[in-house]
Amino acid sequence: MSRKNQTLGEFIIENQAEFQYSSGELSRLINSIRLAAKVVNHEVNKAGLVDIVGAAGETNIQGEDQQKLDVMANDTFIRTLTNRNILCGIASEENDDFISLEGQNGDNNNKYILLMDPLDGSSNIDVNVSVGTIFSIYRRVTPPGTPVTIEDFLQPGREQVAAGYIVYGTSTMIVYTTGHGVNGFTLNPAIGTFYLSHPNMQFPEMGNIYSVNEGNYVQFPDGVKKYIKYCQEEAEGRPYTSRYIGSLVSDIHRNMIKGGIYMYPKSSKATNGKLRLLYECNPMAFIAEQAGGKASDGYTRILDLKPTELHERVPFFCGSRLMVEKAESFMNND
Ligand code: P6P
Repeated sequence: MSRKNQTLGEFIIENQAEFQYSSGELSRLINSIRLAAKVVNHEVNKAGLVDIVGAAGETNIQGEDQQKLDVMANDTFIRTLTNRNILCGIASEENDDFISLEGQNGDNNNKYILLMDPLDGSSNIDVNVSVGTIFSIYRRVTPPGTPVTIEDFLQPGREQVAAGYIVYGTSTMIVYTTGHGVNGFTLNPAIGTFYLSHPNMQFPEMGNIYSVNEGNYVQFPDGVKKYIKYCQEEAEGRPYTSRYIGSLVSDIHRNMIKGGIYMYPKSSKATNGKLRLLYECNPMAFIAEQAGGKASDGYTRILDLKPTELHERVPFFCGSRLMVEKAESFMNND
């Protein structure tokens, strides 16, 4: 049960029963993500004051060392999540290998692992464009009390127990799912509280927005080229509108509200596409499907892909179900 203007904390408590097998860890995990999101939001929002706070690698007006924002975001989430003693392992786009959280005496009996892109689209910060954090949560598959292994992180996306994103935009929002629908919470910065602003988010089955970097057009597979031309044709309900911010979280968030498709296909320049399967595509695919949308690599359901490497990339088509299926039809007839 959810009601408008409920706080995130109230929502978690009221929906605790949905977290199967969890004796509250998953709730505490979402709560710690909430805290880290507020810290990162504060830093991202003042990034424009570089001349005052100091650019990355320099000291700010207080003489403090200034970290690159994505390093800051990574450190903030790792520190907050570790301090809450809820996880047994963390993987991040910013870290080559996963982090095993051993616990005080090597006796870490926690059962959840988290993968994240701590600050996706961070190159947009210098031009004041929205950026985001993306997270994905699984139950470990190796025995509790032992150090996590790479197998705990290389699970298919369909095994996720929770996934979400934070969008640091005109307002800051947390959008997440635990497998029971998608809900969005907006931060009231005056009091530092997230309020339920977008209950039960649904991807419109059809939309008229397509999001792709058309600068790579000549390098796309023919099926993608044909779908882009289909989007641009003068016909019933077309041409669609092209909207591409260059920030995955923002593009998908907009398309989930208005209807649309986001594509990052493979190309001759990026033979597996650019986006990472484990901490970008899987969590966004879980959210998309929970909101009635669809996500594939053009052929196979993203959540059914078996990962082989921590930082592997896959082509990504995600959004309104009928639009993704139309794009897949062009890919499959190519
Ligand atoms: P391109 C940001 O770097 C990102 O990972 C996504 O957030 C975004 O959708 C994509 O890459 C943009 O990539 O190659 O179009 O600049």
